[in-house]
Amino acid sequence: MTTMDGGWTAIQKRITGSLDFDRTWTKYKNGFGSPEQDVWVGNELIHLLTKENSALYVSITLQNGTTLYEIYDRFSVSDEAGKYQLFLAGPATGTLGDSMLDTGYSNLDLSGMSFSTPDRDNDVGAGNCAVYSDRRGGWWFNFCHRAFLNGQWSPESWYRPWYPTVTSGTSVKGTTMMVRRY
Ligand SMILES: [Ca+2]
Repeated sequence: MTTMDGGWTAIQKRITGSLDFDRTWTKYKNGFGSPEQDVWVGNELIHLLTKENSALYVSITLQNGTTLYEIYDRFSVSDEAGKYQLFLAGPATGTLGDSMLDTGYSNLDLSGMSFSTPDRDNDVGAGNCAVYSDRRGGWWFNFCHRAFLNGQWSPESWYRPWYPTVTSGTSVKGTTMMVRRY
């Protein structure tokens, strides 16, 4: 990985859109897909990778080829007993803007949230954000989100990939999430 001085390890990548991210807790735990194409490396591995101080890089490439990104200075994910809880801290810098940490709405901020999947509701609201018709997939949901990189690929089904910079209905060409230890 040569992005931003290198040293980054990919934990999520979507470049074909053909891999289904509507997966179970166990699939998200162990990972699915292939590193050369679309992949979620698994929450267990993400936990291990972020045990030491790490930064998070996320990017979304639009259909016109423009890649927008955001870097969060601190990123870690707890173990399974802790429901793979997300810890995120700033500063956040980049061209996407921050849609995870401080959205201005406490029910949409994602740091501190547990991971949810269609078969495992760990979010804050009464329902399960991972099974609403327009947002099936695993993620750290609050009630629910402004950023959701594991959403359904088709633009009409992908609710708020990275609101407001990348809104519902936007054709996304690719996404990445990468981590780097200090
Ligand atoms: Ca819930």
